[in-house]
Amino acid sequence: MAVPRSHPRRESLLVREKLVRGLERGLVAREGLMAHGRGEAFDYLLGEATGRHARKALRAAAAVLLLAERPIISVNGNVAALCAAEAVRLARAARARMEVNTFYGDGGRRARIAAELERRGARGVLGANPESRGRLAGTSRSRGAADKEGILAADVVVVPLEDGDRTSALKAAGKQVITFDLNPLSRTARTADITIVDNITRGMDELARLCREYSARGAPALSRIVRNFDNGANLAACIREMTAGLRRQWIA
Ligand code: PTJ
Repeated sequence: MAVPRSHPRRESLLVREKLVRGLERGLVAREGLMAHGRGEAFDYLLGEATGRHARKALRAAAAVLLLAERPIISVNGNVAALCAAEAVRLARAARARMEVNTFYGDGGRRARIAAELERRGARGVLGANPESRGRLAGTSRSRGAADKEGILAADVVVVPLEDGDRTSALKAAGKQVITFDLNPLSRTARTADITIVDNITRGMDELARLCREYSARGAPALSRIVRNFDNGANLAACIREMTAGLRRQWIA
């Protein structure tokens, strides 16, 4: 559908179109459309802008990624449809590998997502080769598959828009978890080490930019940024940011 230039919600409609095209191309799970709707509602409360507390989480995430030894960026259907090129830029800036890892299992879809990332410039994308598949302890066979060379071997995992059980399994496996989740109340948001409460359509590229900006900094300076970050406190601040925005616009 053509979105008129004058439409007041043009940006949001264009993002929806990207997801629908992703569904038609066999990248996105049908459930991905509903997951996006939930995210949109929280983005509305944020004023559809990257807030101060999301920026703080983005800085901490960049520092953790640059300090990591084996970082990995996990890509699902929604991420591939909404920001494949930006995720590839992040992998490059953070010297991380990429793994296609989907919640709703389907080998064909994983292969299409890997091809999409490669089309955007990624090399050696993991997750589509059945021989390299292992399983995250504490998850079911269908939900816990992960690549032995990728997520299973990583110390830091970026898992945007992730399911709560899988995030808990990653933590139990000793990984540092960075997520993007517009819902600050979700289990993933509360379980991850760093939750970026921002739309991935804005935040992914900003994270790549920060990794490039911080790449010349030494480990002590990066570690200071990480030490000054508290995920629970930051989530509480994001919730206050949303409620303050609501009061300003609608209640006061
Ligand atoms: O491609 P698959 O099979 O891996 O499936 C992907 C989805 C997203 C369907 C799957 O991982 C899923 O069901 O996720 P959940 O459990 O619904 O969690 C997704 C979270 O991401 C929710 O808390 C949403 O609020 C949030 N979210 C949705 N869209 C965005 C978002 N957060 C940031 N940016 C978005 N664009």
